[in-house]
Amino acid sequence: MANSKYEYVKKFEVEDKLPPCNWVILRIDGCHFHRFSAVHDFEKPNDVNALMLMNSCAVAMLEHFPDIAFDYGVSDEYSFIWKETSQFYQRRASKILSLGVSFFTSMYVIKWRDFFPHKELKEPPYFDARIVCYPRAKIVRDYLSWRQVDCHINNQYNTCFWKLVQSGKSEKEAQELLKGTLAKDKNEMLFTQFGINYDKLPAMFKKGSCVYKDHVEETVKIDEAGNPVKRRRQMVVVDHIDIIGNKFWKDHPNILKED
Ligand SMILES: Nc1nc2c(ncn2[C@@H]2O[C@H](COP(=O)(O)OP(=O)(O)O)[C@@H](O)[C@H]2O)c(=O)[nH]1
Ligand SMILES: [Mg+2]
Repeated sequence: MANSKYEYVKKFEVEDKLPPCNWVILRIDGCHFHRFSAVHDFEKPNDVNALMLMNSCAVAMLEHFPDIAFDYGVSDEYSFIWKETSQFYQRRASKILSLGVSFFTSMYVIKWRDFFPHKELKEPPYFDARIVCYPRAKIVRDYLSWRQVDCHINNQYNTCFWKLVQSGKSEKEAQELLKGTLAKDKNEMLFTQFGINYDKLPAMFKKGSCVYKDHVEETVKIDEAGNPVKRRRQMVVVDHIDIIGNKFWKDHPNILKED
């Protein structure tokens, strides 16, 4: 029934195309994950399996949506950087946001068993999502630096906080003890009171997780003379490295290359 008297309702829809030539950042964040992690008895402050589940979903995102150039995740959040040239759904914000967050959430549920084979998923995980556009790769790098600095600050605080609580302090006392402390005070506290060298903690906790495509050399076979035959192949990798300095971006110039 084309052109019915009801069709006018479509005119109320709003245009939500994102500006051209901008990098599109989709950030998702677990909703009420403070409770979600308590219900599922996640280890404090970092649960390796919970973080690896998030990373595995982020890998699936990169493999599923061809225009994603880079993912960065920490705690219950993940950012997905879409190339500035992407024409995915004509750059409609609602499509990118809703498809991205629902795909990630489904993956989280599907993959739960792989990471928690002995834990029942008791509550539905769900995520909020937002989109921010940045007109230059330099601002995307600053955005990622902002998230990685946040990861460091939170991880350092949480590591101290839970050590104090595990040593018998109440949560309120631990909070009081940490009020106003600087990074070096917290490092000192970890070292002198708990024998922990912060630098030696797992990189995944300190740096968060990066997901991107990289060229790797793999041995495909051994020839008759016994020499390995190697081939360069593009692979999705998960890495826990510094993305604030220049080194990573110099080593991977294609990720944020502008058209
Ligand atoms: N125990 C534990 N909790 C986590 C972990 N990752 C995230 N969380 C929880 O998730 C919260 C995420 O912060 P935020 O998004 O601000 O809180 P939300 O509104 O409750 O989702 C943290 O404060 C933790 O309570 C983890 O690996 N272990
Ligand atoms: Mg959250």
